[in-house]
Amino acid sequence: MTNQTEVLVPDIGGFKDVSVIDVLVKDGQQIEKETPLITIETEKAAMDVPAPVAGRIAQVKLKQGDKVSEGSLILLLEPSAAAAATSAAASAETGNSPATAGADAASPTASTSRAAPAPAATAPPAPPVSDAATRTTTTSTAAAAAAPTAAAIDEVAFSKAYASPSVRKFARELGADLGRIKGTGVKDRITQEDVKAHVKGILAAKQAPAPAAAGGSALPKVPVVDFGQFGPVEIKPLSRIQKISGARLQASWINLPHVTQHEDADITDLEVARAALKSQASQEGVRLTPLAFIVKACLLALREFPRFNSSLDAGGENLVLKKYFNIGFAADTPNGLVVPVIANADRLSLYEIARVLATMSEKARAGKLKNTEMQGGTFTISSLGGIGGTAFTPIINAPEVAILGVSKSSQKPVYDRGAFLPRLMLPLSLSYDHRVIDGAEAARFVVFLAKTLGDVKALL
Ligand code: CAO
Repeated sequence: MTNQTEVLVPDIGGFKDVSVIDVLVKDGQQIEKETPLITIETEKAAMDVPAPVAGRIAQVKLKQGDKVSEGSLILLLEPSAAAAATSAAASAETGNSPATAGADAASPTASTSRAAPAPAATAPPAPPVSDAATRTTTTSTAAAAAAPTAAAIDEVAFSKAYASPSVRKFARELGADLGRIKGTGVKDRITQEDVKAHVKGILAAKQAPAPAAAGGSALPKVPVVDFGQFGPVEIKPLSRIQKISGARLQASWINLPHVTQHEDADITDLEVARAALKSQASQEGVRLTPLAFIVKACLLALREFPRFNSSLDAGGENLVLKKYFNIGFAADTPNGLVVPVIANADRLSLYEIARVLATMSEKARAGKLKNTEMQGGTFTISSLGGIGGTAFTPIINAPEVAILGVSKSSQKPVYDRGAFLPRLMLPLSLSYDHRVIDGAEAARFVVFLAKTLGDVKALL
């Protein structure tokens, strides 16, 4: 015949008809001594009632919501052989009555047990499993090593969280911060399942694919929408160039703190000079657009402000100031955006720059640029002047530190010595990496650039 022991609610400090808010074990379960059996809630606190001895649970006699007092039957236990022998010996030695052994006035210790029918299994004193005792429990090394959360636990929030001692202990072992967990139990109490779900969530987030941009932190996802439910759609794959440039633009946008500085350059005189040169240029097979002048002006500005012709090194500790001037220019092609690079542009004349601009644009549109013709840029210009618009915020072609956006020039009234004069104004938009360039330096750069474009003699 199997020996069964009644496990009873111990002295709970005189509280009566206390609610059972959680039953933590089930029939047939093998348990160790001090395994939490039930969680009860007095007016003061929630507390666990631990097992007095190890064994197998024959039958749980309580359910969530029951009311208990000292001596209420929790469950029938078949003590393990070792537990039965130990408790029998302890009982013979001390003569402790099962009902009082280890009882603590303020909190339940081990639940008491009563032999049913024999032999009696006495409960040896167990350390109090009070809330405070659990709170000071330190996480074991193994648990700390396996802890899913690198973030430190907010002790104040942890102690205020509404959870039973066993759940607190469980959370400690996993390194989970109770203060961050929303309870789903009775009166929003945090259950063991809530802790598990929280930890699983963290692990799942850690295993999620890294964001496209190296160095960026995990980004919140854009919602996935089934567009077809709102109307007809057509799926068109991105071109290879769009995929490559899209990832690079996103990497730059995420990793570089962008600021854009705007300025208008007075190019009235420049346009007069360009018109005068145009026919001669076309006789030489050169299509002279404002962009060639802008490249020239940028080269002068880059010499004056060398930080704009630099990059941060990989560690972000040093600035690499480049002594060569390779100017990239954004080109709009049927397959997407590409950036051909005019190598050593500072060694070229205005006409030579115009010629290279034209030939590289042609090659870009025909998809015939070599990789080497898109590498090594030190500063980029993105001109939308042939299309329109008044200003925009270009994205830096990282690891460069600045990019000049150019919009369409237009006649504007400019106040000069008592009168408004019609002047051809060219909008400039300089985006810069604020880690490398200060706002004042960027403003000086665009002011210098505008002044240079206004003084066409310096560009010829
Ligand atoms: N204001 C007014 N007119 C301008 C101008 C400006 N800022 N810039 C160019 N124009 C005029 C040109 O003079 C030309 O007119 P004419 O033939 O009468 O002289 C006309 O606009 C067309 O110029 P263009 O665009 O063919 O030539 P370009 O040298 O100015 O530019 C290129 C070459 C390759 C930069 C350009 O064709 C291009 O692709 N631009 C788009 C760049 C882009 O997509 N940037 C966005 C990148 S993502 O942020």
